[in-house]
Amino acid sequence: MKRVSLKIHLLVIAALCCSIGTLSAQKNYARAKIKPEKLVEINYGPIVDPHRNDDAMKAFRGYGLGQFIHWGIYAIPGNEWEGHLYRGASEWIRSWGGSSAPKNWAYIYDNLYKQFDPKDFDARKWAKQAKEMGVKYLIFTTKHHDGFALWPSKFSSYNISGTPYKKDIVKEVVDAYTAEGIDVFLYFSVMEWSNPNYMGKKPVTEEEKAKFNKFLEYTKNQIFELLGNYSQVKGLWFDGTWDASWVSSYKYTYQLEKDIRAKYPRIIIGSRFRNDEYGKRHFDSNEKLMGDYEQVWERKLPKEVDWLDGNAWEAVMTITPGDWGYTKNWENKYIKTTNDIIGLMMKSVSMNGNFVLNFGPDGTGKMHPGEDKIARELGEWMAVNREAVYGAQNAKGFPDTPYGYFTRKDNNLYLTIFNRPIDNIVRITVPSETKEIPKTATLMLNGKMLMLKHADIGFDVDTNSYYDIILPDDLQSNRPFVVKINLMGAADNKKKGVDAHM
Ligand code: JFZ
Repeated sequence: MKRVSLKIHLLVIAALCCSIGTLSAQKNYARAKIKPEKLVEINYGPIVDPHRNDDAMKAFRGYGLGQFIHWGIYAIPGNEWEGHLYRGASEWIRSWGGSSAPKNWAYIYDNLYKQFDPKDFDARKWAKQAKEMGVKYLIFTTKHHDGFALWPSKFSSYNISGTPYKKDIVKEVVDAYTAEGIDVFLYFSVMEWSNPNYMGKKPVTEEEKAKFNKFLEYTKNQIFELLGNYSQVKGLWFDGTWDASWVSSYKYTYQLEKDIRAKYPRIIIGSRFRNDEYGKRHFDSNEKLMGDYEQVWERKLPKEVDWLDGNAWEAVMTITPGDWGYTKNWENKYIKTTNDIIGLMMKSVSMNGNFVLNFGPDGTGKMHPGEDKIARELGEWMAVNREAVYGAQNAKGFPDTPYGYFTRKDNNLYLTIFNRPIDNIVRITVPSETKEIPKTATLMLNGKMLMLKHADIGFDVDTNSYYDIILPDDLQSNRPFVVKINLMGAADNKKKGVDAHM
């Protein structure tokens, strides 16, 4: 009894540590600058300019908020089976082993598809919810590590047509989200646990090489099958690309990326697809981004915008500490609050990134009630404050604020306030070299203008000016709220503006 409760305590502590970790990255993930003499020759490095800026990438940079959906056979057990609790990430449940695992677990799991019949699944309902939540793009799992394809793949019989449900789920999802004006990216795991031609290690013998070559062909076929079937798809989100087998196939993967881009030049591919000939993933051996955006920000955020070198990026995030697939049991885990999520989103957007929130529907096709609640609350917030998110960027030139996060669009600065000052005076610091100053301030909650005044503090040798925005005493909010600050050119710019009007 004692041991059980101790275990639960440890779990709670672990969960808390995990979630705090997502709020402040502990490790330095900044890219190292390589000295010119240390640069190496790379033949299988980036194929496209990492700062590609066509319409597709412009849209990507402006999305702000995305939704991830992890759905597959793992939704049936959730994170438990016949009273046994699986403690790993719920979508990894097939790999359950050790004494806590049910007998013949992999066999049981590999036959669960025969019961996959999600009676409550309605892609249009999901898409409508996503739209109301304010989502601009979706990443949907077409095939996770178990190898089960949610579309009727010609290249593998382990697919949706062998289930009682039968219908093409990928098509239903792509069509429904596209109809709501939401862009769709397809998640695709290269690694497959149940495929006899797959291996984790580098193929060495002729037999292994022949097997893995078959696997590579199969992977290529499935990728082109998806792109051919669902022409609306805007991007591919690769996963399970870390094993030595894939890493050693850099010639093949280089050519594959070239082929995909030749046929689908607008397609967006993140940096998790492949590696260079030295085995460097995401960034090549000269630290150049391999792909259209940084796909490394998983359950973590960069600390500073400078870590990103101007690269596009997204952060993908779970609601529980670390489950992506359906998780029945939320009781003993830290569940991110809607305010946590708004904070992570605004922090991401303030550093030019997108924030992608994960949902793991259950085996019947319903979202977890906790997910429904977050979707509703986030949607209510987005309905009022979306201007601060879509197409918004880093507020270059304005120092970080203790109140929350700045984002910027055109001539407007948006301050999302998480820490409200006790005297209701929000003081904005404007460095003298910043050529713009606040002109008006509006509370997005009700569209009311706020009092704004230049606060000339008179600190000696201070290189900043200050502007005070006065919040109404009667303002009540249990959510972070946004102050929109309209900017105008500072003195010298203003003069030109005035002259022009004369
Ligand atoms: C992978 C999957 O294994 C997981 O099930 C889920 O689909 C997630 C979105 O992606 O997990 C990863 C992959 C990469 C990192 C961490 C977890 N990483 O680079 O830190």
